[in-house]
Amino acid sequence: MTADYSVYLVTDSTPAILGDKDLVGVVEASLRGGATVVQYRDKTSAREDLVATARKLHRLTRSYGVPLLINDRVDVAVEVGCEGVHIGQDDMALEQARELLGPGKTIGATASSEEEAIRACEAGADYLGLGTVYSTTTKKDTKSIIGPSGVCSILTALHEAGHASIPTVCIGGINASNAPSVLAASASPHKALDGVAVVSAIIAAENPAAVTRDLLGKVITAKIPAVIAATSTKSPLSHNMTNSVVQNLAANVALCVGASPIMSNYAEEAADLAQLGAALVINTGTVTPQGLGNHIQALEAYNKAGRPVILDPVGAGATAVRRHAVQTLLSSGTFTVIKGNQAEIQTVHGASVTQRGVDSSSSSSLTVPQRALLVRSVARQRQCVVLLTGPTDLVSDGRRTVRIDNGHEYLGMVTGTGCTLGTTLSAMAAAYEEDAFVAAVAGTVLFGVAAELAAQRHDIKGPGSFVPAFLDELFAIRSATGKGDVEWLARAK
Ligand code: 3NM
Ligand code: MG
Repeated sequence: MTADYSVYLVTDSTPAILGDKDLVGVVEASLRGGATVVQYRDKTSAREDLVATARKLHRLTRSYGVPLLINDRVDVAVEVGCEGVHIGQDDMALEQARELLGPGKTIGATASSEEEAIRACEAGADYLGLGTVYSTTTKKDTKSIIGPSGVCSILTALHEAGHASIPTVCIGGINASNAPSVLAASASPHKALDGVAVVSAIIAAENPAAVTRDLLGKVITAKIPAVIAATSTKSPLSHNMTNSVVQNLAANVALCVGASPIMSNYAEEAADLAQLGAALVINTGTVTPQGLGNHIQALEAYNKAGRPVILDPVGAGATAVRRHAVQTLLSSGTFTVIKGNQAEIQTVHGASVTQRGVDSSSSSSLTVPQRALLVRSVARQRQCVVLLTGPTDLVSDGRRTVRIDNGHEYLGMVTGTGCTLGTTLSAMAAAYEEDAFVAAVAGTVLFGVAAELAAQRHDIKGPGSFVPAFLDELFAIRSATGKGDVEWLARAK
């Protein structure tokens, strides 16, 4: 798995930024908040001090599963055995650094122009830091201030030169307030930043954990428009093996989010549809004796083709038949996303919970932090993304966990809205294969925001008039929205 560059912390040990705090303590706080990469940058300390601090930082970052990179000093990275280095334009040549570090290590490079960026890619850089975005007192010798538009030009040039897949972060004067606008303004039509690199916003902060958490929520939120746009552009097939109640609504929702729906419970079709790039929704809302066999056969076909599968274990805890069906499905293959309400996710987790019906109001006994632990635990157990729906939605991939507070109570008063969220997630997962977690967050936010906008319309009087307005809003939002209320919760150690 390639590294997650969402919030890239660059350290600074100078008193002007670090103050009298302990650097290792600040880095630990930021890791608790969710920093995804740490670069140890220290331009002044003696070699033995660099090595000693790098070893301490490496012990820490390793316990969080986060890469540690060393600024400039390839020799220190080699001695410490950390994950790699970051080198600037005036430092050692990339090819030479690669020779010293070996092929498995990460080498990042700074670029402030299109030429520098492309040259770094050709020399084998694993990621790029683009900047300087805004002038900053943290780095005294910055050369060119390129702003978000300069970053955008570089991203466009990278795409055109065939380097669309290289991860990129921007650097220079980035903080939690300006990150959303920088990420939005720097995105080119074909390539967006993977994250932000920050020094002072975290190192000088009174509460580095809180700032990091804030930044992560914003970076994830900033990726949502790209997922929505990709779904619209690619128009992936959404193959629904779903219950008889929601067929029509699910097909309409798929169309409104830009996907192409196929409602088929006949498993013989699954292999062909998987080959066409579809994603599958297995929804257990109407159980029948043949249904389970069909679901297993389709699951195997999609797993074999490496295509996304969404499990919506509707009413999983309601009856012995459903509990058995869900356990059989779980042991028959792997899922990309499992979505359900609390009782359903608890049943997937193996708990014996009694669920009265299939609607989402059946149980609400756990607190949000308890629900966050539950989704994380199921995500680890099943090695997939888990979405627990409710007034607050929780999404986790076992490492990353967010809460989403979008939505409207009408969603719970109309049948099938939860099931059609499964359909939406299939479309997003098929269109945005680089990150199923972000795809699931995007689908959930899109749903919630569309519901909020629909309910606000003056002509909406209740659940009945809400449904067509909701479809209209799903359709209208497609192109962009920065409206999601996504809050980063915690990084798991
Ligand atoms: N490199 P702050 S700007 C380390 O443009 C570094 O290459 C830069 O610090 C570049 O987040 C920079 O405090 C400092 O503005 C960024
Ligand atoms: Mg340098």
